[in-house]
Formats: sequence, C-alpha cells, structure tokens
Amino acid sequence: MHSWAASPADRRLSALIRHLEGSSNSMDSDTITASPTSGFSGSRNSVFEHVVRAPEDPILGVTVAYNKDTSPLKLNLGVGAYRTEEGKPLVLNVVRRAEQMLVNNSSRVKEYLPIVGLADFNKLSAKLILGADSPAIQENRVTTVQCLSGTGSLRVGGEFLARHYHQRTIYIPQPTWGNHPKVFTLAGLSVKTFRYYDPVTRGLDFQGLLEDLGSAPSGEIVLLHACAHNPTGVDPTPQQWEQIRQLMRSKALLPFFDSAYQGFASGNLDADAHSVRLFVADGGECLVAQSYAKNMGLYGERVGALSIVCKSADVASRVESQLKLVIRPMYSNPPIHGASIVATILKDRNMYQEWTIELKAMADRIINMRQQLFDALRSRGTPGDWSHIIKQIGMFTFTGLNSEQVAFMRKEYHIYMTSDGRISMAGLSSRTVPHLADAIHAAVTRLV
Ligand code: KET
Repeated sequence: MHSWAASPADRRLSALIRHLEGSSNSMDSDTITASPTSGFSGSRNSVFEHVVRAPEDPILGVTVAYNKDTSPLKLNLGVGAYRTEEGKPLVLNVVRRAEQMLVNNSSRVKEYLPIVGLADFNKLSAKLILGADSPAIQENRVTTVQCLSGTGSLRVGGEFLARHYHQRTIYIPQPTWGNHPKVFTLAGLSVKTFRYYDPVTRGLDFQGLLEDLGSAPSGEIVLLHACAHNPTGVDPTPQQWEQIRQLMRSKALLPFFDSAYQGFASGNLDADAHSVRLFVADGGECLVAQSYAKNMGLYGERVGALSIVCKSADVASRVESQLKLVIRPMYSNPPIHGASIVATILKDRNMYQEWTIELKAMADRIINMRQQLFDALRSRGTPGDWSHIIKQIGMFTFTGLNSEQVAFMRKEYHIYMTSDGRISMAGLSSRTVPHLADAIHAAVTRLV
C-alpha cells in the first residue's frame, strides 16, 4: 500500500474518485471534451462538457419517475414515506401543536446552534433510544450530537470511525438500505457484507449471519438495523439478538445501529429499541444513528442524532470533542427548527403521550395494509405463498417480485416501487390495495 493512502482524507478522496468513476462507465469515448486550459474567448464549450449524466438514485429516483407519470391510476410505493388512507402526506397533530408553540414564543431567536446541536434535543434523544433509566446515560458515558437526520448521523459516525477507530471495515447486511454502502465508503470506511436474508424462506439467514460475523476479523464494525430491517422487513427474534450480541462481544465487533424506524415496527417505542438496549445493557460500547423522519413524520426537517456509548464519561467527552471536528467543516452546525419540535414534544408528558398514540395509529395502519393486501391476493388465487406480507415488519414488504415484474407493473399499472421488489406499505390505502393486487396477480401469472 502506498503511504499516502494511509491518511483518512486520502482514503476518502480515492473512495470519491472510485464512486464517481463507477457512475461514468457509460461515457462515450467519442465525446468531445472541453479542455479547461483552452480558455480562448468565445469558446462555446462548457468547462463542464465532460460531465456525464449520473443515474437517478435507486430509491428517490422512483419518485422522480412517478412525478412524470400523468396517469390518474399512478401509485408511488417507492420511497418509505407515510401516507394517510387518502394517500396524503401526514403532519402529526402533535407536531403542528409544537410548531404553533414555537412560533408563538417571541423569545425564540434564530441564532446558530452549537456544533453539536440543541442540548435538550440531544439528552432527550439518548433517553428515547436507550431508555429513561439507562445506566450509560446516568454515568454520563453517552455523547449525543444532533445531525442531519438518519443519513447525516450515519455519515458523521462513519467519518469519526474512519479517523479514530483502529479498524476501517464496516460489515453491512446483505441486502440493506441502498445508501449505506455509499455513505460509509465516502466517510472513508471499507464496506463488506454479511449474509442476512434468505430468498428461499423469505426470512433471516441466521446461520449465514452467524458464520459471516464469526469469521470477520476481530474489532470490525457491524451495521445493524435496530428494528424493521429495510428492505426485507425481517428482524431477528429477541433470542437471536442475544446470540448476535454474544458473538459480537466475544469478538469485540463494534455495533453501529441504524435506528430509522423506532415505533414503526411494533407501534411501541420501547419494544422497537430492544436490540440497542440489549447491547448497551452489557456495558459495552456502540454507536446509534437515530432518525425522526418516519416516527415523527419530520422527513424534510432533517432531524436526527448520533449517540456514541463509551466505557467512561472521560472517553465520551473526548469523543464528543472529536465529533465537533468532523461536523464543523461539514456543515458547521445543524438546523434549529426540527430539533426544537422534537425537544418540545419529548419533554412534555402530554405531548409525548399524544405522539405515541399518533405513532401507534401509523404503525397499525401499515399492519392493516399488510392484511388487506394478503387477503386480496388470496381471494384472487394469485400463485405463490404470500404469507411473508403479513409476517414482515415495518414500513416495507420485500415482495419477491423480480425486476422484470416490477417494470411490467410500472408500465402496465403505473405502480412505482424499487427494482428489488420492495413496496412501501405506508403508501397503500384500502382504495389502492385492489389495484396493487391486480397488478401483482398479472405480473406473477404472465412473467414467471
Ligand atoms: N436508515 C435506513 C435504514 C433508512 O431506511 C433510511 C431512509 C435512512 C436511514 C435515512 O433516513 P433519513 O431521512 O436520513 O433520516 N430510508 C427511506 C428514504 C431514503 O431512501 O432516503 C427509504 O428507504 O425509502
């Protein structure tokens, strides 16, 4: 290895170059490129002439295609965003109420937040994921920094690890949320996968998972979905989590939890934090990225948090000082509005209660859509075993439809989903279930 490659900044740069090269393999060799040094006045060529068009994002690009479709039948089941029975985006009542309180409070100003964000928000976020009585919090062993939603929290955590942790590889489940490999590669980590999902059983490949983590070099980082695994909807049982914990601790593998769906899996915030709390209860260290996009419906507010649970208060405070050095040159400090909404709700007993009720209603509606879709396929006699639709957990169903069937449903039925056959159950309603069931039925009977 060249010595220059040893610095995290260089690793990030070469990762970035690889990333960009990866999206430019369709470059036409005949393309005439502008020379940046040609510089004569009147040149019609842009200095960016050589820039090739990048493909749309595999998830957010689905919405781009959906928006262009003029059919009244069109249905977007791509991005994981909650919709009401009427197919409309939802702003929670408790969020509206919190916003009103913030607007009415004339003492509030728009000054910069500290680099680590809103102090109340950080304390309350750690409590929400780790539990109000968490010894790690009481012993001041947790540092929490407000970040730009779940993605930003993963990125800051990844970059901190690339700079300060002795191992540089992160193991991610196969499959996982499509942005994970990109976030961690650009943060300066190497990405490897571990077996997670078995397409035959449409369940967890627990044996494969244990084997792969068992043969990972000691000390490596492991990305775990705290609950409601995306895209598969398959979570380990509590007993399996305990086995995973024992294996990881015995090999000193460092857990990095992605908690994007707390409350969305079961409708209960504590139950959905079980995996994280299990790992924190043994006194070991871990990272947790939290998002309020889904569970508070704050998607566009970009509000989330990164917590690092350490062995001692002293380590935690030094870690926090280094997190500030990651954040300051990246975006300086986080936005104030979304975090203020969250803090307002989390610190008021009544508002917190109101939130849990609205959250449970969202989770229940999703579970109800699972049942309706399953029943609709059964009543059509659609070939195949569709019981995974009701067994899977969280926002998504990993249907098992192949990319050809997905393309067929888009073309013939104007139904949009990611090409891996993932559908966002939260985008469905009683009104649209029959249309989706018709499309799935046609896809599986015509295209095997
Ligand atoms: N982790 C997971 C597992 C995840 O599914 C998402 C978003 C995020 C993190 C990041 O969310 P943020 O909005 O940064 O808090 N997933 C949905 C949206 C997206 O792809 O951005 C999705 O899979 O549809």
